[in-house]
Amino acid sequence: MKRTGAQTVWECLVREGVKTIFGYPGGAILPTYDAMLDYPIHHVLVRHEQGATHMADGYARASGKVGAAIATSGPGATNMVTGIATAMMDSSPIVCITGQVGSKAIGSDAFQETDVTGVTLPVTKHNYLVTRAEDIARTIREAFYIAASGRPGPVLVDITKDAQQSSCEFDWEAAAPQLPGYRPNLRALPEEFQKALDLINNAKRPLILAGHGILMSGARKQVLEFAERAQVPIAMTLLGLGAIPASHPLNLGMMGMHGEAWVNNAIQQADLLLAFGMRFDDRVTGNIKTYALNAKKIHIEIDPSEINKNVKVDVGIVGDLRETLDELLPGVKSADHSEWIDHINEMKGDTAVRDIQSLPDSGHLYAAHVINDIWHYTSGKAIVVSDVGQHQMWEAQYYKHDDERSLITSGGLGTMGFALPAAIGAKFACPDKEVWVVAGDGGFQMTMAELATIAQENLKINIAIINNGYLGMVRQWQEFFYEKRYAATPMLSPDFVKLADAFDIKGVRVTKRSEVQVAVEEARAHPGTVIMDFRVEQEDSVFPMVPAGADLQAMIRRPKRDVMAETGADESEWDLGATK
Ligand SMILES: Cc1ncc(C[n+]2csc(CCOP(=O)(O)OP(=O)(O)O)c2C)c(N)n1
Repeated sequence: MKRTGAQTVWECLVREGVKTIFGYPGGAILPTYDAMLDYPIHHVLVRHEQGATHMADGYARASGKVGAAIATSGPGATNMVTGIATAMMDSSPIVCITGQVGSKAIGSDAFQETDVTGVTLPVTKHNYLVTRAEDIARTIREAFYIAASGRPGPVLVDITKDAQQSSCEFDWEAAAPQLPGYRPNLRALPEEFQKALDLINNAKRPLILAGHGILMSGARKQVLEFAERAQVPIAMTLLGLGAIPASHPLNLGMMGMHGEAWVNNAIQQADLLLAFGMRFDDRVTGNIKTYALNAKKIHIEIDPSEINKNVKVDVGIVGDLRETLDELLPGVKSADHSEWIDHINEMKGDTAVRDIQSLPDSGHLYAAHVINDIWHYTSGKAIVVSDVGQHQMWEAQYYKHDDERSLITSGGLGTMGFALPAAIGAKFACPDKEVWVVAGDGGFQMTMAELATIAQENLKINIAIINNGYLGMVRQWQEFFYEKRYAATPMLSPDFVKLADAFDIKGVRVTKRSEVQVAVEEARAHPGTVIMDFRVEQEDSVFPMVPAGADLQAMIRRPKRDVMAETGADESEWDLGATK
């Protein structure tokens, strides 16, 4: 049957299972918007195209399905770039459709013309410029296949206006993807398996480094079976949080720059690291030259280019983590590593006394209190979408994620402004789940226009702004490494409660620790979206901290008392560069 290119776009999206698309119209995509009205796909009108991409990304991360976004040419398409790069860095499968000027006008600097395939080339898994209606169906099918298969990622399809307007036969079957050069499911060599098993079965101090790949391949069961049988403790990357229940006895917690001290120390002392679906990001390794020198390393990863990229490994196994573990598991022997596990537990040592929550209530409200209460009163069952900065790290430390896909955050690119729109996407993916945003006052202001989208779509999202009056994480670096010269980090914010009111959303302000519980419970009980403005300590810092590029064990620890409650030489207790 004949279809216009514009109709073909929707025919394909419907067949690909798209129920919701996030976008913003304009001239070059108008034929496709016009055709949209005849198809059963819910279009969410965003307030900025960056928001559309983060929403598609949040949708993908919460659901495990491909997220979809649509925008016009030129500024519409370039506004998408940050969201596309965010999805790329975190391997999130999204398909972005953009309108392009007419094919004859390409290259003429026509109105709203941008070479968006050129612009997005380094930040997409793949991208296409389509100039003929005949190519639309095949291209969209390929785009969905590429986005979701192998190591997932964003794919952009740029379609000229004339391709949208002209007609051709629509044949779904004939448009099936044929990509002979694309081999997303490589398999490991059997010798590698044997080498890996020898290392695993002989290790004395093994450690699993659990990454995002566990979530993406659905390998929780296999990883737990492995860990329990061989008694291997598990350290988590930021994006791996939730892949293994936080409450599991072998789960040690987060590694890296703001990871737990005992986790980083354990990595440095391990004799075998099992990197499962993670990529040795510099935030995880610290100084690569001194990283885990005592350990043999096995890396299981779907993307061959990740193996030996940052850290040289002894065994590299390319493949889907779940399938690979299924093959590996029969050879993994039961083991007892209780001495090693006891040793790690001992290393927890004085951590509790340094925890801000164990310090006496000095009347100060700390972000840790807020996050801990959100965790407690949601019974750890919410999807939390965090932004980027100090609050993101406190969220990772204090919200104990037991469930898969319950933490959505921009790990690789570290995109401020991600949380609010990504939470909207997550809410569409999981309408029955409680969705929380945890954002800083700075990042929230980057995309707060999406509050209008929330209001227009009548969504229920709980928004916790951790308001410290600063671009907190940058202020922390200035405090530690730039002699407290707070260049451009004090930040004026609007009155967030009044802002909420402008969108007909409930707003509350919290300044005391005793008010947190009430606010969290009220927000949960309220049927609509609530913005909570938590006025927390302005100059609190995230501890521990491995300074950028420092050895992983060289952590700055929190002093054993409340720095805000006292004056004087607090910093002398910071153990700068301490190696314990
Ligand atoms: C788009 C973007 N611009 C700049 C940065 C650099 N950056 C990282 S954290 C941070 C401060 C975040 O401040 P805020 O949102 O208030 O959160 P807080 O750290 O105070 O919790 C900045 C500016 C970034 N990550 N993303």
